[in-house]
Amino acid sequence: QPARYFAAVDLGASSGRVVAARVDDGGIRAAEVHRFGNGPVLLDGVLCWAVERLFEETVRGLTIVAETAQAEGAVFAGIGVDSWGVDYGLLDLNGNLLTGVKHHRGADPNGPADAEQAISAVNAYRMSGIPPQAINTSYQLRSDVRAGAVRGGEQVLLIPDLWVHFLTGVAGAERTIASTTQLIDPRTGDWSPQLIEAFGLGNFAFPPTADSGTFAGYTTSEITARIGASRPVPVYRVAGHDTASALAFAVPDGAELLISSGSWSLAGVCLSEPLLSEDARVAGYTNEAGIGGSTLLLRNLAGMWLLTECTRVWAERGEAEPDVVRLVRQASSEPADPAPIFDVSDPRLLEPGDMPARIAALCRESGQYPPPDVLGTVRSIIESLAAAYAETARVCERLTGVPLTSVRIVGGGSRNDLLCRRTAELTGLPVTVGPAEASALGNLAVQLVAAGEMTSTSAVYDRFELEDVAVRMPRGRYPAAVALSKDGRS
Ligand code: LFR
Repeated sequence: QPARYFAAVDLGASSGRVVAARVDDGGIRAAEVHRFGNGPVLLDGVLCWAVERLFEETVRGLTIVAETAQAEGAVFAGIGVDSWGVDYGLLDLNGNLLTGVKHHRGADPNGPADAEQAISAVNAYRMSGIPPQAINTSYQLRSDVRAGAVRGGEQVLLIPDLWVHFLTGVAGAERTIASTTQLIDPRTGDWSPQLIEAFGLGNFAFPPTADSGTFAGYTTSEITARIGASRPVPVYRVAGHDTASALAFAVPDGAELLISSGSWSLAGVCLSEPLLSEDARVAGYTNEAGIGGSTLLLRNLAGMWLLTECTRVWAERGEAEPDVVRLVRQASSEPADPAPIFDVSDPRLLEPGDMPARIAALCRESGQYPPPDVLGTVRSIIESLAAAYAETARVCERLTGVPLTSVRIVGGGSRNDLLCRRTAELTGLPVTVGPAEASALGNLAVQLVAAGEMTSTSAVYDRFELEDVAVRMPRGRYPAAVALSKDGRS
């Protein structure tokens, strides 16, 4: 049997990549074949995604996979796409994409307050399991309606589903990504007509839902030709939400604190059922869909975005090199003066802008001295993220009644040594770190199971660990902390 190649297209908010896995009798080997930058762009004064360019980059990456497969006499056996949540493209009645795919960092902060009349946050949570965050698709679509941007009948496709549509011509709504809209009933995993009605979105068309790990369609003849594949390539719906892909290994027992640490930090637990209690709502936890019908009970916290945005501002002003990794390393070797802690989920940190000044203001507001300089700010960010993770651990235990036994940090933030160490110290739990490219790996894992190559996603993780790709995906362990006071601060 010839070797098989699978391609994971993993679109992150600050970079995208195509990772290829080669499967043969000798096992599985994966490598990143293409990486490209991503970020918000301004279109007519609106914060958007550069969709055309991102798709071009995707095609470039798939072309490399097709070429490699061809050269080795292997089969190009699958493509899967995952991305950040909540954002969407609108297709008109002819199936054409309306221009201006909005970026959630430009979402109207008053969206939830404006919708309160139409549907209270309490009811919306009971029905969706999702708290009222301005970035939710529900509020973004409402503002499209208000702006008169819709004529009626436009089809809503979240980013991974939009990509699958570009690749195959087939429209669908994969359940993990659909759950980020706040329009899905978490008990059924299907669109909720009541929520769609209540949010005033009855004029949109929502495509049929589909489970992750299902076949979506073959690449169209146009795409097959563009990527230079010798025949149409099967496209699978993976866990379309990058967070669900990153946590595709999770066991739904609520006993491990899961942290997907990228531009955003998603921290919480994997459960077998949604948890729609009033307590969970007040604490601001989302019930997003994980793979296999599991629930990811997560808190949406700021993440590495705070560091990248500060670094951008410092570099612009000539105050620091535009090198986040170096800044973190320098900050880690500083003598550990207590750094001020601010609330990383403060909505004022959402938009691009003068992040160092905003952080200083948040510290002052809570009666602390702001960080004195660049490295102090870096420490303050990391300390505040670790403190937020530790707080999340305590809240999860309270909400679920299940004691946590460990922490796992995946995603880019798992490379941040100081963050991982401080998380271990502040939670008092052993922390397992990595993989850093967790979303791409989860994407591949779901495809390999769907294609019958492997029997479970966790088996895929175990196999990958043995391979050379582990070099790119560092793993490590941080022991639980010693001597913690009750409030988690040492
Ligand atoms: C992480 C993520 C989060 C989502 C945020 C915005 O990349 O997907 O889960 O809340 O991006 O879409």
